[in-house]
Amino acid sequence: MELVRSILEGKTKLTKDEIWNLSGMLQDHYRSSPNVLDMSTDKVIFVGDLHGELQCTRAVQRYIKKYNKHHFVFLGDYADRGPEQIETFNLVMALTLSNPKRVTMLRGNHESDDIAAKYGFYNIVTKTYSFDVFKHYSRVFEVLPIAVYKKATLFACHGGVPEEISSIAEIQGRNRRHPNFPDDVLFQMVWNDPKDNDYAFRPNSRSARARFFGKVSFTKFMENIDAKVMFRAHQVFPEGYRTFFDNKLVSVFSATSSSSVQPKIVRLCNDYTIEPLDLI
Ligand SMILES: [Mn+2]
Repeated sequence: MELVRSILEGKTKLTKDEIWNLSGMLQDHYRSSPNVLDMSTDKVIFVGDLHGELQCTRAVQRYIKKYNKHHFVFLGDYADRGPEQIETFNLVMALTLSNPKRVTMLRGNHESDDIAAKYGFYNIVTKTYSFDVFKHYSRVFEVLPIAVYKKATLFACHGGVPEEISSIAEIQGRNRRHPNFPDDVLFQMVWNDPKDNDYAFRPNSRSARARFFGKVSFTKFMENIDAKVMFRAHQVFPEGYRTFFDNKLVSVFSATSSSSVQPKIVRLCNDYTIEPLDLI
């Protein structure tokens, strides 16, 4: 845990052995977790896409210290695109390991070998270290849980509602242990986007396997699983968050995306309203 502490205190340049060690601890932490983790509290703050922005991740670290009775859920997309991808991924792992009961790290669509190869993380890790080190991160991708759920309260995952699923048990039955997303249900949970329209599902231009989910499918899913509010990330909004479906779905983005976003995290309040918190 000396390594974890040094990362929290500002260490950013890790050796291959240190990455092996850190990623191994994270794999041990999540290897036997179900796809959907049960949340024991509704005092929770959600963190959206970070995409290699260490400055925003440091701001989240300060909020974790400040809101010390709250649970923090990272909704995925830690690397790719931004300037400090390795450092950001390492810091989120360190935050999770140092607060295992209070911090949860979920898997986004970028926690996948084929996406990391396309958007930068693979290149920067293999250039800075080696292919072996990339595989250490890839094994973390495989074990990260897909969603969190609190009965009668909330559900959260990176993308959103998948087709043809009407219970938490059906999600638990899927296999996430793969460096990519061969499973269509898990794929849709990290890729789908909401659309404020009265339809169920529509094709999504992001991918032939992704969908837009409308109010019909959202409302039905939330009834079926018994949840009142959903949190997700995955989409860039200039204000850092946006609500859909009469404020029952909250989308959050926690990186600046080259200064085009006011990055936010969102806190769930008592009456199912939310409080957005600024990262910069
Ligand atoms: Mn995403």
